[in-house]
Amino acid sequence: MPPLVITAAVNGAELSREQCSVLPITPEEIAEEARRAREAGASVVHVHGRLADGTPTQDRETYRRILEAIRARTDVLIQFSTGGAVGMSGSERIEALDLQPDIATLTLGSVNFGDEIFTNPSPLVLDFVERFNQLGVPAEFEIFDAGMLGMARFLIARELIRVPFYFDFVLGVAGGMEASLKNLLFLKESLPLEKPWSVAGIGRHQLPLATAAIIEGGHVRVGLEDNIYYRKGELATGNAQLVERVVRLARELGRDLADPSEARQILAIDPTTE
Ligand code: KMH
Ligand code: ZN
Repeated sequence: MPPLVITAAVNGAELSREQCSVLPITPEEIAEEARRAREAGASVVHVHGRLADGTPTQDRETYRRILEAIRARTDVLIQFSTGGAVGMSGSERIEALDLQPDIATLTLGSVNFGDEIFTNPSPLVLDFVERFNQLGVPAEFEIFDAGMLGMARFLIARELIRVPFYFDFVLGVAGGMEASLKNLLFLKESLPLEKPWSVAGIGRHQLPLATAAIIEGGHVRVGLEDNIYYRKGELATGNAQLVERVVRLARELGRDLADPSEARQILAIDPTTE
């Protein structure tokens, strides 16, 4: 099995300081959290922009500051969100992509998201794909439900996606695909191409699905965006604590850990390789 790529989803768009006192908000806080996650064993960080008061933003200048602050501190691969927060427009969500992050997320369809809808109709997905192609930014396809693999199959069959890509299954969002082992294996076996995949289990599903991914040859996303608890009733002290636990599990289960340059190879996201 390839060395394990751990992605730390350090802040998300929906979480507040009231819910999680250690949530990083400013570019400096996000970068410090990225450095700690890297030191703990993560090779990729998934970041969302926030204004100083915590409001989610996809503002280009905010992402530029995040990118620079992280790159000044650590070699971790930087993955921008193009999902942003529910209710944001497509143009708003994609405006920072030309900053050339190492990777950016690309969700392949709409999904109920708690009481709201994370809106990704096909025309918007195709617009995003075109923008990724123009800029040559590698994509992490975010799969919240099985139907989104149909869109991946379509993009591949029509040769519409011309940048490197791999898959991330986000399981356990209220309204999305449930976070069961059966669903994870079904998605893995339904991939349209042999590509790397990772899993992000939401809330209490983070740990069991991370363990399953380690065993099944996948990769793991953990972090406060998806889960603020270390265990039932005990808040996590930060992203690094969640990463450290996956590192321990990987060691016990015989998976080596990827550093950022290995992660680039394993995920095949070197823009020059495709
Ligand atoms: N905040 C969610 C609505 C992504 O980062 O690309 C979408 C999300 C996915 O977090
Ligand atoms: Zn996100």
